[in-house]
Amino acid sequence: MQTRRTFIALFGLVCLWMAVAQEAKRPFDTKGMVWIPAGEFQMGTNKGEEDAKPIHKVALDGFWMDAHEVTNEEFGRFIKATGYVTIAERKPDPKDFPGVPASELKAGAIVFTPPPRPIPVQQLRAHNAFLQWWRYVPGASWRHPEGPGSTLRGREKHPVVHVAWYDAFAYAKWAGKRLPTEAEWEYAARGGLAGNEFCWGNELTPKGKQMANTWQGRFPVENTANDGFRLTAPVGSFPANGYGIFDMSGNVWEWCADWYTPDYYKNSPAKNPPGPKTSHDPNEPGVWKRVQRGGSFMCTDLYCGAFRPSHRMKTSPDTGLSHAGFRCVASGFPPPPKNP
Ligand SMILES: [Ca+2]
Ligand SMILES: [Ca+2]
Ligand SMILES: [Cu+2]
Repeated sequence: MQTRRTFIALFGLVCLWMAVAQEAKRPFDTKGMVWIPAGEFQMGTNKGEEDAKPIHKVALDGFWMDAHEVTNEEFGRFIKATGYVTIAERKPDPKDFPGVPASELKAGAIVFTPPPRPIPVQQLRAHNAFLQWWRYVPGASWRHPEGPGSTLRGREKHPVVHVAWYDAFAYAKWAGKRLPTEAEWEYAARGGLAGNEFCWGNELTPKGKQMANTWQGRFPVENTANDGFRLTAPVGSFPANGYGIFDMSGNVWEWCADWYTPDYYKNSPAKNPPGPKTSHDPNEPGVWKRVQRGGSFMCTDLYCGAFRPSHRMKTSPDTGLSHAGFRCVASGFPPPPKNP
């Protein structure tokens, strides 16, 4: 019957419309988030790495940002609610690895494994030096950060690690949030301080105080853990920056929404730059990479100095690493003014 069919079709359309409306309005929880007010800042540095040059003025709308890195506990809630399986837990697709026997394709992630012998300082920065302290460990994942047998017990408040960009993206979507653009991330990291070298000022350890979970000692063998932590630390173990957000320097690297190109700053939009449309890493041509920011517990001035808010890093979006996690942001209305 014509009418019935029409009604059913109309009903379907209404349902679809409601689903779309729902999608657009999916609420996020501002609990645990901080409002970063709209403003302008000087992005980049004229010292250090070429890809962070030149300093250029960027204007941003205000946004909400997670006060801390996403923890194991929080990520666990997402997994429980959705049944999502992270990239590190999926068996690699033989299509992506021609020439590798299928029996060798095991799910896993890349785990920091200090080499048996110290590496001379002059060799640390060599192109492929990192292969000496990273190891692909089958069975390693966010649930088993050091591989099978390791657990999250006692690490509920530590940042989740071994999350690929796609995993972080899926979490953000589920939470009604998104990953920060690289510009938002740096703006927030600087905490309102103009042109400072660190998120808290211009001195690495003011009055001898460690301000972030980084690496002390002769990387990668000697780790004196002067800051109290050998690997990851519970989120918020160090002082917040001027915006009230934690661990923007060190602890774990944080995924950004942007693709990576080394020359984006030379010609990027002055307002809300969204990142380039394609990716290029001169060290690995042909491999598209996303930006990561902030450095990790493995960063030291001896090697990378990446705990500076200007420092850029790039990683392929399917890669999980034991020093990399993320946090989310969301666009929305600022909090209501407090009553006097
Ligand atoms: Ca440390
Ligand atoms: Ca961090
Ligand atoms: Cu580093």
